[in-house]
Amino acid sequence: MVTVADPGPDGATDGATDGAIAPAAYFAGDDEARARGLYRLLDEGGALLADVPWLDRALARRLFEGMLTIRVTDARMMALQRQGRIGFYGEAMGQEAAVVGSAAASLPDDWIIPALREAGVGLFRGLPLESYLAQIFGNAADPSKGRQMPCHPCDRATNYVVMSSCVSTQIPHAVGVAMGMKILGHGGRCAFGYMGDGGTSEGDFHVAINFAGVTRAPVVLICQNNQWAISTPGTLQTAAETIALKALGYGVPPMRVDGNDVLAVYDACGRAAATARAGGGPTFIELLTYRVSAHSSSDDPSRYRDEAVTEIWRTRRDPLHRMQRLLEARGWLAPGETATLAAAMEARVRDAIAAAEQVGPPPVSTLFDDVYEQPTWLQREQRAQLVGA
Ligand SMILES: Cc1ncc(C[n+]2csc(CCOP(=O)(O)OP(=O)(O)O)c2C)c(N)n1
Ligand SMILES: [Mg+2]
Repeated sequence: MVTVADPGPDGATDGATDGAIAPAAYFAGDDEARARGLYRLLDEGGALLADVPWLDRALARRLFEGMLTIRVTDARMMALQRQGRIGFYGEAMGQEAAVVGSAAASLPDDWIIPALREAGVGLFRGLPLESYLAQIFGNAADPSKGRQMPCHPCDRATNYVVMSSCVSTQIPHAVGVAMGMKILGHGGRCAFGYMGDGGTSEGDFHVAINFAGVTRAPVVLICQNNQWAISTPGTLQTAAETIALKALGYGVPPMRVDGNDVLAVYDACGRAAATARAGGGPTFIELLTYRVSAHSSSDDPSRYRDEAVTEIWRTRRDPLHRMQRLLEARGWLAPGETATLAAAMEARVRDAIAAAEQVGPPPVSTLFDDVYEQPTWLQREQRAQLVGA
């Protein structure tokens, strides 16, 4: 059952997903087998490993277009950062299937508690692009009033909670939200709590998953194992054979999934969410993927990793190409249509950026908002000095 790493072009191991297992065999196993195995439905050539009766054209297109939206938006935002028009950006390149597959498994009443790579979950659920950009520019339309660094969107309407810059602090929040739902009797809903591989080395992860196990909270804990935590590779992150195995120790059922297969991600997250919503408790899902881009716009991965390995993930293992092949083979996407879709998406993003750049910063007086319910005398004095009232 142990996944065998695929040798790369020069015999380098690259954390490959080639030991993947199709549904019947995967779900026939016990929890430990599911934590060591790797669930997959769609192979790298775009061929299905099993019948997928729930897949129709509309869903397949939604998943593909959701992934393409992230790819196009990220590319524009990185260009903007390089032009000095925004201060910071963190891409999800290569991880779009993990983001969109999990997002598509959520229902409108569920809660999303994300980490750094999941802005696309918000966008997929309906977080307006204009609000996303407002937060990145920190302009007057930003719900956070320009107080967070870029890549910290939030949206009440879609139950999308702002991510915390402090790695892993969001995992107790996700479990807490789920525990709250259970206490309040809000059945039929669950929380999705995201983290990276690095996040599972933090104390907060262990505290949170322990509470999830003990309280049987309706939470789906999703780890995007992109095999890097800035410059720390997976091999130095943990001595555990897989990240999913960690969940076993806390009595939380694990799954380990090919995170570049949007169909397997959607299916696994959908199963876990259905269990949680029905009162069956938490699940931990490791999505094996790869951080094709730099950690963020402040990072240069060529300083610390072999980019020949990255190249394999960027090309042969690209989650979009896989789905594109399937769609084209079924006649659900015309040849060349991807470029047309991408161009339309890019035009929409460019228009939204142009509009966001016209908005201007939040008024200085907002510095004093939301600090205390009643301003202190010192704040009143400072406010008077700064804005005259
Ligand atoms: C508590 C804490 N320690 C360190 C950092 C600096 N930091 C930001 S992101 C990151 C790596 C996170 O890696 P991972 O959890 O694998 O997520 P990824 O960035 O790969 O998506 C680190 C160390 C931080 N933000 N918070
Ligand atoms: Mg990581």
